[in-house]
Amino acid sequence: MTTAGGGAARTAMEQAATLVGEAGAIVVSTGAGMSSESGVRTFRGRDGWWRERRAEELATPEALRRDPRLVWEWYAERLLASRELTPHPGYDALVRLEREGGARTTVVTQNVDGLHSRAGSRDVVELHGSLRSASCLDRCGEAPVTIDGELLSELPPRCPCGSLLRPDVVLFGEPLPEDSLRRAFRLAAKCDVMLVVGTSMLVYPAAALPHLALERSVPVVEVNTDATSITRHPGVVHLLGPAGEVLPELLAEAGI
Ligand code: BJW
Ligand code: ZN
Repeated sequence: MTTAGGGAARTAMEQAATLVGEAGAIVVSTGAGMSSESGVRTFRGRDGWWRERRAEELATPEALRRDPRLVWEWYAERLLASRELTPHPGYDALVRLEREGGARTTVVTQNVDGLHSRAGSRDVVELHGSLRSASCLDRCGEAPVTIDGELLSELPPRCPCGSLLRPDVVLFGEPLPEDSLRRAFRLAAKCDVMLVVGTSMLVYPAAALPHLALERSVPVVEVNTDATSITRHPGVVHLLGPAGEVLPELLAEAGI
C-alpha cells in the first residue's frame, strides 16, 4: 500500500494502526498461524501436518470412510493437545479490539480449536466447524455428541445407530456451514478494514474473503510470518511477524 500524506514515510505498523483505529467495522479472518504460538501445528508451514501426511489421507470424507481409525487418531491427538493450550497475547489483543476498539469487530476463523472463544472473543464465526462435537457420518438424526476423553477411549467412535461418528469439522470437498459462510461473506462485503492473520490463503472459500474486501478498495492488514498471494497487493498493509507479537503491538500503536 502506498504511503499517503507529506512528511516522513509512515511505517506499515503506523498505517495499519490508523486503519484499525479509524474503522467502523472490522472483520478479522484467522487461520492456523494464529494458533501456532499457542502450540497448535499449522497445515502447510515448516512443521505443518502436510509435511508428514497427505491432506487426502486425513482431511477428506473419503479418508474417513477408508481409514476411520487413522483420521480419528489424528483428530484425537489434536484435540487432546488443544485442551492444554492457552490463548497467546495476540488473542487477548483481538478480545480488546472487540471490546474497547471503536469498530464492530467479528472474528471469522478457519480454525477448529476454539481458542478465540476461550480467549474471550464473543463474535466468532467458525467457517470450518469445530472439534467440540461429533455427528453421525450417515446422518441418522441423532444429536451431535461432545468429543471428550470417554468418546475417544475407543477409536473410531460410533453413533448409537452403529455408523461411524465424524468430527464436526469441514473436510475437503464438503460445503461450509451455510449460516457461517453467508454471515462471513456479508460481513466481508460491509467491513471497512479486514485483518487477515496467519492463513496461507490457499483454501477456498475462506481465501476469497480478503479479495472481496480488496475488490471494494477496502484495506487489508495482513499479519503473517511469511508472504502470501495477497502480500504484494497494493491494498494490503503487510505486518511481517508472529501474531502473538504483532497484534498487541498493533493495538498499542492504535491506542486501544
Ligand atoms: C503465522 C504464524 C504466526 C505461521 N503468526 N502467521 C480451486 C479453486 C477454489 C476452490 C478449490 C479449488 N480446488 C479445490 C477447491 C476446494 C477446496 C480448496 O480450497 N482446495 C485448495 C487446497 C485448492 N475447498 C474445499 O473443499 C472447501 N469446501 C468447498 O469448497 O465446498 C464446495 C462445495 C459446495 C457444495 C457442495 C459440496 C462442496 C472445504 C475446505 C475445508 C478445509 N479443511 C481443513 C481441515 C479441516 C479442519 C481441521 O481439521 O482443522 O481446514 S484443511 C486445512 O486448511 C484446515 C484449515 O482451516 C485450512 C486452511 O489452512 P490455514 O489456516 O491457511 O493454515 P496453513 O497451515 O495453510 O497456513 C498457516 C499460515 O500461517 C502460513 O501462511 C504461515 O506463514 C502463517 N503463520 N505461524 C502469523 N505465529
Ligand atoms: Zn447414527
